[in-house]
Amino acid sequence: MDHSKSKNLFERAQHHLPGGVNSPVRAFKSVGGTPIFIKKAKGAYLYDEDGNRYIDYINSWGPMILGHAYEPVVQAICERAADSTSFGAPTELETDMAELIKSMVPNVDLIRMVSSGTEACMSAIRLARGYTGKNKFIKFEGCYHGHADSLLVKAGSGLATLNIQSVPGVSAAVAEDTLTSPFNDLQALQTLIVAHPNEIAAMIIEPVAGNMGCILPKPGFLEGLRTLCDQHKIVLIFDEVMTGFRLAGGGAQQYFNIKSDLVTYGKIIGGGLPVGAFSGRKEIMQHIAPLGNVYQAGTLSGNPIAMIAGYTLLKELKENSGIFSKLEQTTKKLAEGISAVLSSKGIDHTVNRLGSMMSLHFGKHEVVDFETARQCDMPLFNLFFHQLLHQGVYLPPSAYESWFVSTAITDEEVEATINAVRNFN
Ligand code: HOZ
Repeated sequence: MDHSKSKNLFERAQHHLPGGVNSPVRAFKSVGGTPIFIKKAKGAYLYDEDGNRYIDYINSWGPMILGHAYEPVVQAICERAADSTSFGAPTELETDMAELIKSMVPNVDLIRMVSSGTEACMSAIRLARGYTGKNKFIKFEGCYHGHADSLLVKAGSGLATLNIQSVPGVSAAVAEDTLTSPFNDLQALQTLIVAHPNEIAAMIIEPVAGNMGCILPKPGFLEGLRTLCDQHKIVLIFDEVMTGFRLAGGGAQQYFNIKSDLVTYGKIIGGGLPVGAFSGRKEIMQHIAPLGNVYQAGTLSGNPIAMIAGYTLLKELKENSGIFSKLEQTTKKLAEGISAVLSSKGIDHTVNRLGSMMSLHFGKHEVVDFETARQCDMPLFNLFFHQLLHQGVYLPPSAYESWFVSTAITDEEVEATINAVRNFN
């Protein structure tokens, strides 16, 4: 497979962009080699600048649930853009969008639109602090909630990929208010909470972690979080940037039948455009300005192009709930197929999967948290990544990221992917 144009473009990009990219994971730094430069995508496939085609298991890190360049979304964006791209003033569409989200998601009275998942999580933490009058919050090791200062502590995603343990620029004073606990360990969490009486405002978690690979909550873990938060008056925040509108119409809250106090969303609610949101019960959300004094703002918040793209996608998901079981079936077939081939080759591995999120880890042990994810055979993953890439299968360029399946991926693409794994050596 020829990648010469990508190589030239990467060379040129490095003169102008730090590391040649605008977000670290896509630089291929841990898997090695040159990142491929994408020209376009349609349905299940990405096309690079050299004319190569790849089955896409990143799907823009989640939002392309119905595949790339989904016709109704593209059309809605084009039509709306003709009426201008930003106003910095209210539009009817923002209320339509909020009504649609509320009709799908449990436990939400009010929603604030923002422009990214980072903003959503950062603002939700601020709101929880303003609401409770407490300063500290708990995050789980290996979870990633965007790049706000206080959230970059023991974070997954690019920080794990690049092995960045502490981030220069995040002051000790800020990091001090971030407490961390291992994912899937209720005992450790309880000990941490008890050690900080009346100090903890919030607990934020990816209900299915997607930034240290895909890590499933053990039975009872999320229920335990809810109980501890109720007992200690802690605001429970579900970061549903990945799971929202992907596991189910109502996200992880619906899938696990657990109510969080606040929910954050990201790119999915913009159909791939830059959007985020945080939402919850009125009792908490009414503290946001202009209703309350917890300040948060943005000119591009509720941007009309992002709103119409997200609205069109979410409406489709609401009206066709069979989409979620279809996604699940496809991903199950993929996960089982890959696992069977690797087992037949005697390669120790674990495939974690829930709904249409999955990840592959090399090693003998189960992968249930950040520590066990870190113990996996990364050089083997890197080899696997490149061998699949060269056969036209585009996986996340890091074992610390989840794979995302779209409805555009059919049995044909699943079979082609499993075939590529058969050739792995
Ligand atoms: N942090 C993103 C995945 N969890 C990667 C974003 C990107 O590099 O585009």
